[in-house]
Amino acid sequence: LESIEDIVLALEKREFVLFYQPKVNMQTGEVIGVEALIRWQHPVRGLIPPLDFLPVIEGKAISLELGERVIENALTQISQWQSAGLNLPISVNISAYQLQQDNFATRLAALLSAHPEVNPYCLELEILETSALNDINKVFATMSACNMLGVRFALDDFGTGYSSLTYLRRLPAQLIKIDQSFVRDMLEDAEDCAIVEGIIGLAKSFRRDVIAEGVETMHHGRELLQMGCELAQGYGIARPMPAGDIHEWVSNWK
Ligand code: G
Ligand code: G
Ligand code: NA
Repeated sequence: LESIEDIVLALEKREFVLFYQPKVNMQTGEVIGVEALIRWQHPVRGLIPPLDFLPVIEGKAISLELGERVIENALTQISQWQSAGLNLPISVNISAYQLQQDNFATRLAALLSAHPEVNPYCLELEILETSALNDINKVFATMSACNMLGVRFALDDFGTGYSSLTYLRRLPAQLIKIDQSFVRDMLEDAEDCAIVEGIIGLAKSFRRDVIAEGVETMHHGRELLQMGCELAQGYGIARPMPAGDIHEWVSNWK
């Protein structure tokens, strides 16, 4: 793991970059957006993955600064793609700690107002570690305020952790992401398959969109489509890639 001091310096030196992983509709072939995934572009050691540095700063003020920078960079990227004729929503990962800050919606509004050219509907926030959300009424209020700004939410890693169902019922998230652990083994494991099927059914009952993550093969994709899940993300579609590669990938897709 990295040291906090090095991470603070890296933030000052703007060494954090976003990679983007496409999300598609397997039924229509449409690219529905991309998920932003942070990496540390270290001048000597190359790309450092998020799990080597995010846990070091989790719950600390510096993670809030980094979290804002990620949203800022995503908005700038949406704007740049838009100017190049590419309308691509970006989903950004946010920690439970970040979402539970009192000023979260206010800060988000400020970031959006710096980009009046960007439709807030193009920004989606994926809530990580929902089991770490402790005051559901407060989180509901924050999310509603963000919804009013036009920003949408996704519940990440759905099905893992505690109280997923309470969060589905109570929180205004428009999308749920089926955790990749269930998707990976769904073709061999009848119980994982049942969980995937159950989550798709729940999403439909609650009128939420549902996306499968960790779709590694066409076979997985076909099976998911048959189960009624049209949206997918995973190595079988595309790996996370630098922003500069996205335009060409979108042009060549399908
Ligand atoms: O890209 P990779 O699979 O290495 O990401 C590992 C984990 O890091 C994922 O669970 C992802 O949600 C998380 N992660 C990636 N980018 C960000 C980010 O910008 N902010 C936060 N809080 N988590 C991120
Ligand atoms: O939990 P979250 O959605 O933030 O996780 C995204 C992480 O999962 C990223 O680090 C990404 O690199 C990784 N990932 C994306 N697609 C696949 C896949 O098909 N298989 C595996 N093993 N990991 C994936
Ligand atoms: Na995510």
